This record gives sequence, structure tokens and C-alpha cells, in this order.
Amino acid sequence: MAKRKLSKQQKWRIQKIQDERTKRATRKETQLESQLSGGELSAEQEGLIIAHYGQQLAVEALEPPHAGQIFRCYVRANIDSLVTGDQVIWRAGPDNSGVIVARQPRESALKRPDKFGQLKPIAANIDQILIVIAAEPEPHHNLVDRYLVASEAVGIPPLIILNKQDLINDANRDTLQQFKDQYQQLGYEWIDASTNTQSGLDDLKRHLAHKTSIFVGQSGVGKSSLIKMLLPDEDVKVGDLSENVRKGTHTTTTAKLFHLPSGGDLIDSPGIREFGLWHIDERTLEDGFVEFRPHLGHCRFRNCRHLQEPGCALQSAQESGEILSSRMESFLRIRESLQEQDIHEENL
Ligand SMILES: Nc1nc2c(ncn2[C@@H]2O[C@H](COP(=O)(O)OP(=O)(O)OP(=O)(O)O)[C@@H](O)[C@H]2O)c(=O)[nH]1
Ligand SMILES: [Mg+2]
Ligand SMILES: [Zn+2]
Repeated sequence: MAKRKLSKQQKWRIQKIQDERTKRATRKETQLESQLSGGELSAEQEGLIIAHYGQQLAVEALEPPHAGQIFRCYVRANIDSLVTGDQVIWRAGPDNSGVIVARQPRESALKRPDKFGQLKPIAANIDQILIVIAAEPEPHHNLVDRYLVASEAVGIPPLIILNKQDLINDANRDTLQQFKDQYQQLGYEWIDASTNTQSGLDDLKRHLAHKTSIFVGQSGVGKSSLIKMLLPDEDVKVGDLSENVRKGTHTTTTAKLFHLPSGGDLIDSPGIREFGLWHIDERTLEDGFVEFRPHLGHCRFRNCRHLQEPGCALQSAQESGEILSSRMESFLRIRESLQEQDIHEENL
């Protein structure tokens, strides 16, 4: 009896919250619609999403007379999720407000599943993914490999930045050098940097010119600090020195786009702990390990799991040193996590 009573009450409460939400959304829509029809909004024009703040988006006007100015805009309900880097059609309203009426087609998008397993874009129209690692917090192969797989899967070239060179010491030097050797051997671009000593600045500028690049990686590796080093006049929030970087303080909370004066855009993104690849199938995963490619399809069994099967091409490539054990381990770990997600979905 008590149980039923409670769930009834819960249902009622949930319904009430939903009704409130719908009412609020309808009110805003009506308001926007009346502004639209009342002629209070400018004609349609092109814009660029530079940040996302809850319900509102920061849109940079791309056309005169307001080119370069930022407007806080609402989105018409019929447009699907918009992210930093999206090109939009919008109409300016009073007091730097506006309404986004359409999204332009995306050339590319970096996506990851959210905590509910739903695939969400992080940023759009990106030319380059900058995977930032640091001498501290200690880098993890698996996270770097996950980013590399994601880059390969969407076809956006990655570049690895090792920041905090000033924190390299006898305890971490060898491990970091191995890291560097491994990824350079795989053919990935690598930049050594330190925002403390300004090292790597010219190298970075050269790689970032005339491209849209997103900085990704764990919290506390110095993504925002690198942007601050490149754009000292911009208001970029950087983690407090007194805070323990090892814990990952999550200073940046939303993806934000900045312009390089010499041409090119930089997107800062919030640090993450885990990069889920649940949306990727096993074939795409195998293909995401570039050094596996020449060996794929050469196993004796078509359905080879590359574990202990006789005649496994990947196993023999590992034995001959063409495939590193750390990469093979990483691959198997990610593949296992894909299966975990399948089980999870079945249980839903
Ligand atoms: N020693 C040293 N510290 C650095 C360097 N670059 C950044 N830091 C420090 O590292 C901490 C984290 O820097 P952030 O730029 O906020 O890191 P982030 O990657 O943007 O972190 P999230 O926004 O949380 O994802 C700050 O205390 C910086 O001062 C560096 O080259 N050397
Ligand atoms: Mg940051
Ligand atoms: Zn095999």
C-alpha cells in the first residue's frame, strides 16, 4: 500500500515538473515568435557559435554591421543540439540578444557518449585534434589511444602535445621519452611545450595557423594554459596553482572558441577522465590503431579475436615488434569496454 502511494506521489511530482518545463519552453517560444513576427529582430545572417552556456549560446556575428560582436542567443526548438564551432543562421534582437534559426551543415564533429550513453558532439568543424598530455598529471596510454582512435574514426588528424616540460625529472624522464618515441614511430606529430618557460610556442603557432584546432585531454594538463600562452590578452580561466593538479580540478566547464590574430581558431574544452568509445564498432576500433592496418584481414580465421588463435597476424606482428605490447593491451582493453557497454544496454 505504502509503496503504491509513494509512487503515485512521485509520478505526480514528475508530471508537475514536466508540465512546468513545457510551459516555460512554450512561453519562451511564444515570446520569440512574437519578436520574430513583430519585426524586432534583424534579418537573417551568418554566425559562429563560440560557447555554450546552459540554455543560451554565444554567437559571434560574421556579417556587418556587427561582425566580431558576441550575442547571447536562444535556439528555436526545432534545431538539434548546437555546439561550439557550429556555423548558424541567426537574427539579432535587442541588447546583444538573438535567436538562432538554423544550423549550417557540419564539415566535421568530434563526438563522445555522455553519461547516459547518448552520443553528443563536443565541437564542430574542426581540422585538428590536439591531444594534450603533461609531465604531471601522469599520462595514460589508454586515454591517448582512445583519442587517437576517435580521431582516426572521424578522419580529423591528431597532434600530441607534451606540456609541462619544466616538470620532467629523473623519476619520469624515461617513461615520457618512451611515450614520445612510441607515438612518433607510429607517425603522429608531437610537440614538446611548457607554458612556464614558453617553450614550444613557435612550433605550436606553426601547427595551428589557419586551422580550427580543439585542445582535449585530462583535467589539469594545461589546455587552457597553452591557449593563454598563445593568446595572452584573452580572458582564459586557468586552474589555480595551489590546487592539487593530480586530482584534476575541472577548471574549464564549457568548450570555447578563440581566434588567432594570424588566422586560425582554437577551441578549449573541459578536461575528462574517461573517453568512452561505445559508439565505435570493433572494425573501426581495429582500424583506429594505424599500425594494425597492414595486418588486418591476414589472420587465419576470419573471425579471429587476436588472442591465442593460431595464425593470428596481429599476434605475430607483436612478436616481431611491429606492434607494441602496450598498444595491443590498449586495444584489448578498449574492445572489452565496448562489450561492457553492450551488456549494459541489454540490461536497460
Ligand atoms: N609547471 C607547469 N605548470 C603548468 C604548465 N602549464 C600549466 N600549468 C599549471 O597546470 C594547472 C592546470 O592548468 P590548466 O590550463 O587550467 O589545465 P586544463 O587542462 O585547462 O584543465 P581543465 O580546464 O580542468 O581541463 C595550472 O595550475 C597551471 O598553472 C607548465 O608548462 N608547467
Ligand atoms: Mg581548462
Ligand atoms: Zn588475429
